[in-house]
Amino acid sequence: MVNSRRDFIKVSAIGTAGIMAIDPITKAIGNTFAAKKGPVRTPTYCEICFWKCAGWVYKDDEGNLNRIVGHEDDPSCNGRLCPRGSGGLGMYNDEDRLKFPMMRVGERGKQTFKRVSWDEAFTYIADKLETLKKEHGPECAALFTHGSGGDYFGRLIKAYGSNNITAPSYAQCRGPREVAFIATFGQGLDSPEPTDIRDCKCLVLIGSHIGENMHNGQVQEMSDAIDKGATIITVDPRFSTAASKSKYWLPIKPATDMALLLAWIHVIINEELYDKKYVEQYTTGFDQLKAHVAANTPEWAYGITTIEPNVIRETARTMAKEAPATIVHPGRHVTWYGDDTQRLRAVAILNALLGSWGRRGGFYNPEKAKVPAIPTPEYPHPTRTWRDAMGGKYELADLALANGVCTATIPNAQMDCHIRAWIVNGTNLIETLPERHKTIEAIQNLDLMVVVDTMPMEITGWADIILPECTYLERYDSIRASQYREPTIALRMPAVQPKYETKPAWWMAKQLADKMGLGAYFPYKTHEEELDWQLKQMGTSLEEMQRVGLKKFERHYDDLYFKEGEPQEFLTDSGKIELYSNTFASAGFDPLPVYTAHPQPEDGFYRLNYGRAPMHTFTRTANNPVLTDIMDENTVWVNPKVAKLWGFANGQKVWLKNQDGVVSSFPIAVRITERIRWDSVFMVHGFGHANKLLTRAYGRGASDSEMITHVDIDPIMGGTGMRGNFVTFLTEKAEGGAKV
Ligand SMILES: Nc1nc2c(c(=O)[nH]1)N[C@H]1C(S)=C(S)[C@@H](COP(=O)(O)OP(=O)(O)OC[C@H]3O[C@@H](n4cnc5c(=O)[nH]c(N)nc54)[C@H](O)[C@@H]3O)O[C@H]1N2
Ligand SMILES: Nc1nc2c(c(=O)[nH]1)N[C@H]1C(S)=C(S)[C@@H](COP(=O)(O)OP(=O)(O)OC[C@H]3O[C@@H](n4cnc5c(=O)[nH]c(N)nc54)[C@H](O)[C@@H]3O)O[C@H]1N2
Ligand code: SF4
Ligand SMILES: [Mo]
Repeated sequence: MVNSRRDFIKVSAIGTAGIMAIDPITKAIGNTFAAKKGPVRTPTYCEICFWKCAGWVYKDDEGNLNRIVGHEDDPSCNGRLCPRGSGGLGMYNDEDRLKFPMMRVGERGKQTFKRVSWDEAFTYIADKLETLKKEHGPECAALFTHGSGGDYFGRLIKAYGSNNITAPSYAQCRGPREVAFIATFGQGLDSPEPTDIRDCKCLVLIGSHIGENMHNGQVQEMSDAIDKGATIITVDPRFSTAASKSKYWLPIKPATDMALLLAWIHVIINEELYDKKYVEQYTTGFDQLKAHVAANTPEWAYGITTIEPNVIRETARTMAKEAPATIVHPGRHVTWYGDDTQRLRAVAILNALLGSWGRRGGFYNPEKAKVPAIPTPEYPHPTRTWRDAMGGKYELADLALANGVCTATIPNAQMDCHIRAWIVNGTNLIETLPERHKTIEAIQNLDLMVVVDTMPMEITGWADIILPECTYLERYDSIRASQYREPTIALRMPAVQPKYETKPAWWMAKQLADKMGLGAYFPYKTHEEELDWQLKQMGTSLEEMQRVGLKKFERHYDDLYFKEGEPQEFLTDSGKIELYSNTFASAGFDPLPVYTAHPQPEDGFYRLNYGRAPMHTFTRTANNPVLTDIMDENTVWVNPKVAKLWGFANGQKVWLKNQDGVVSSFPIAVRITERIRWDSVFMVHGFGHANKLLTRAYGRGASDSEMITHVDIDPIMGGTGMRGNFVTFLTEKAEGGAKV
């Protein structure tokens, strides 16, 4: 089935047309600041999600922000922003924004704050951190950060003497994928993933819902590939947007993907469909793999997955036919059932058998520009980290675990739980970490909790000190250096002055550092000074970047793809692609992925499935006045069979109750649809906000996070599998909702 790209991507309507109309005028003006009248534009990169599309911010004659459009040369967006990026102005205009620094006056979590000056806030934090350092050592502090400000607070906390830096985008998101790919290919995927979708002929999506998951460049490349006739195979228990564009939709029974993957491997090996030369030259462990999957026939998998054997065979043959231009997409939010690293190992192995790693239409070798760091003194060497509380577990995690830092904050006689201060920047931990009761218990044990945010969120309600950051449209940030087919850098600069008393993260971190005697780690007066120094080392300047916004560099090496027959060195134990993982074997884990059965819902309960909507990002956009116009609450998707059983009408409000008896704080509207299986329900993450200061988002829809009280921990790297929760419906409110 061939679909037109117009049907598929609803990226900014202003998009390229807007640029074409305005570009000549702007070019004539020549300098972003030159004009008094007429449109002026300043470069930025988007902060509404982590794809970081480069763009231009335009102002009207009066100097008011007018619109944001994508940067024409940026491979992240190709001149077109997604609906969220176009709606970025809503973040600036949101009247509910945090406006002043605040200090807690009442009990923690009760939301009673007084307004303080920046100096009072910094003095309080600096004094507290100094005392904690003296009493407990600097390793007692941790930084949670997701987003640009992490660079500055990261520097601050390292200068202070701690290495506990973490984000929910690892152990609640892509962590298992990174560990699996490192074990197999010696290299992780990082962001943006170096999938050569543009040139692929077969794209296999296993739960990856590109289309709702609006990672811009990837969505565009997928729609180009569809236009060029690529076959899409989507494995999803839900009829996702991607499924609707697919030749094959495999509505798999949730939690059984490993069986399908093993059966695909079985077919590809037994029918000798694998890339023999590639496997021979680059891999190790093929014979063990062959023996390992001998019994994993499609007939075996059918009984587990409900996918018919002939469909399993046909899709395996299609993948092999188009190989190496076949991508078995690794997905991104992969923390599902606790054996996620192993599931992603099976994905990595499939790609290796198809010879797609390092090949056109498969995975390319990305390159990233190196942005030099301004010279600063060496950081102190911490003697302890969050890992010391883990008793030797999760050694294969290559980044800190957000849930691990939480655990290391809750006092425990058996473990070295030494964390006492959190700085939380740009992450709404109450809604983004599972097991909310644990997050709150950890917070209750803190001596200091600083929250840096732009909005009054669930997490700011728990702060001792709230530091209000200005939005990305009002500030400089670090140079964006994204990995792509060719290296690029992009600049973000303020389009307007910060509203209210808000300030950028770089300024906050520097002020705090100065107060704490750590000013040497921020050796400049303004961020412009640092950026200009860095850019000059790279052969450009701040002045040039303010004009061009984005710069592309030549690749250093001609190694985007493997050269036919040329030897390759992989950064694994054996120097080969490890089908059989020596690293896992020596760490005591299965060296080859094994199928394990996961619990299925009991009678009257349905598996809680969750995901994205194209016009929202996590919890961060639910109050955005532009985006709430498009979607202002989530619904719970219910299969017609289930709706009939419960006597539901479309739009009827219900409360959800999970397997542990937790009831949603707010009701959610039922959406009756064939697009979800009868054993599951689906909802978009990010709604059901409990902070009353969010005037548009408060109480709209329900929170999936509130229902995720059970996690299946990945024994290999500590990721939190979150898809093993089950809900039932209440038609009237009962007690039991978690209080935030
Ligand atoms: N239940 C559930 N949990 C999940 C997920 C899920 O789907 N369901 N998804 C998981 C995944 S994949 C990920 S990556 C994580 C994401 O987790 P988070 O990064 O924590 O996501 P958000 O909920 O968007 O929280 C972002 C916070 O940053 C604030 N913010 C926005 N812009 C700025 C800024 O410019 N500066 C500052 N200082 N703050 C800003 C927002 O107001 C918000 O409070 O969540 C994970 N957790
Ligand atoms: N618009 C928008 N786009 C985003 C984001 C956003 O907040 N908003 N967040 C970004 C981030 S940080 C991430 S990590 C990505 C996440 O995006 P993905 O990596 O695409 O997300 P997942 O949550 O892994 O996948 C969700 C899909 O998995 C399906 N699914 C559920 N259970 C199973 C199962 O057992 N088997 C299979 N095969 N499928 C299953 C669901 O029905 C759903 O369609 O999205 C990114 N893109
Ligand atoms: S994909 Fe959309 S929200 Fe994400 S950075 Fe790009 S424009 Fe912004
Ligand atoms: Mo994520």
